[in-house]
Amino acid sequence: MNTHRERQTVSFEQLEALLRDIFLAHGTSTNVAAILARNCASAERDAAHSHGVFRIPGYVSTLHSGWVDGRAVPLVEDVAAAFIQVDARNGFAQPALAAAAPLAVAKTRDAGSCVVGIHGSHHFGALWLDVEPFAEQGLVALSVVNSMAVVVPHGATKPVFGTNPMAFATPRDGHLPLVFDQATSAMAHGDIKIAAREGRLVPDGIGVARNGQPTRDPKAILEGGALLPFGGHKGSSLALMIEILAAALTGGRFSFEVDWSAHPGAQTPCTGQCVILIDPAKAGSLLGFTQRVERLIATLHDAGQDRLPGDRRHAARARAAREGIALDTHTWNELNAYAEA
Ligand code: NDP
Ligand code: PYC
Repeated sequence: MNTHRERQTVSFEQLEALLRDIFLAHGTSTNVAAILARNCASAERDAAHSHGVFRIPGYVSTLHSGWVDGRAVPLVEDVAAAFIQVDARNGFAQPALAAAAPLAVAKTRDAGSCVVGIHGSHHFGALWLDVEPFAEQGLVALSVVNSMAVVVPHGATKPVFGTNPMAFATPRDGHLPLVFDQATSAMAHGDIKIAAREGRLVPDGIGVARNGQPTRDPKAILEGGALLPFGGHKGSSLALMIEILAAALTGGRFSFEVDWSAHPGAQTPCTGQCVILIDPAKAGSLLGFTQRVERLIATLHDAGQDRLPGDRRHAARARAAREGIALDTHTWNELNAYAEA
């Protein structure tokens, strides 16, 4: 979808309703449509563009390929005092997490922590959306998800890892939660696709071409090449950890086990996701958890770090509340066409 054309603004509710219509028109259940529409509209509102409406053609294509079940009803199993297993049944990850969330919060408040292991799940969105709501309820949340083998491990010669993001959220005192969310690849696959679409080179150190040589050409990275982990061996080890937590621990596929070749048009990796929740209140009220977080943040500001993770998104969210969400008219028309298909 092109971003350099005439622009218009739409309200969050308008965008969410249109996205819901698109998901329904392309075969999801009402519940799945509502969850994915809110997820994707929220990403667009917060200027998380690599996982906003840019993803709609991919969602539609993957639904048509038969690779994902847009009507799947997840199976939530309460397996231990602080462990929930969810079989997403080849559906999207967000409805699977939504199905487990009330039990996960109750168990975290009871036991002090809880692990939610999701398998058979397709994650095509931004991960901060999965952790922020828990921090809004006073919990610390960490989530990891693996994707498809497009990242060459440090020192290796062929892709094994997914772009494997991790998102962390903590409640704050009188502020929106502090959230960071980052791929463990040097750049998210979505941003490589956006660079290719816009005809831009990517910076050095992001990827390699088919022959293993470094390249700045996003098309060479996408067509037979691969991404590199961020930070050399350190990012590579984090990607390794995420494969273990999101796939080995949950029963989901490793990124290198994703094989959608029998489903032309498939774009959503079917893997696993792990969410770890902690109730800081269990650490004892004397510790004053959120006040300690505020002290840390104040010290960061004193040290010169003005911009915290999430600040850019929150500024975009505030702008959208004032002015609406800016979309180019071509994209808006394309979305309307998808809703009518
Ligand atoms: P970015 O590199 O854009 O941002 C990573 C984090 O760093 C964000 O929390 C961002 O905050 C923060 N940040 C950015 N710049 C600064 C700065 N100067 N100082 C302090 N903090 C900063 O993210 P990625 O490109 O790695 O990932 C983009 C999205 O792609 C994520 O939402 C991720 O979940 C998603 N993704 C999804 C996958 C999936 O399988 N579903 C796979 C891979 C990625 P802010 O948001 O405010 O800019
Ligand atoms: O941007 O790397 C990415 C990605 C993979 C799956 C969904 N998003």
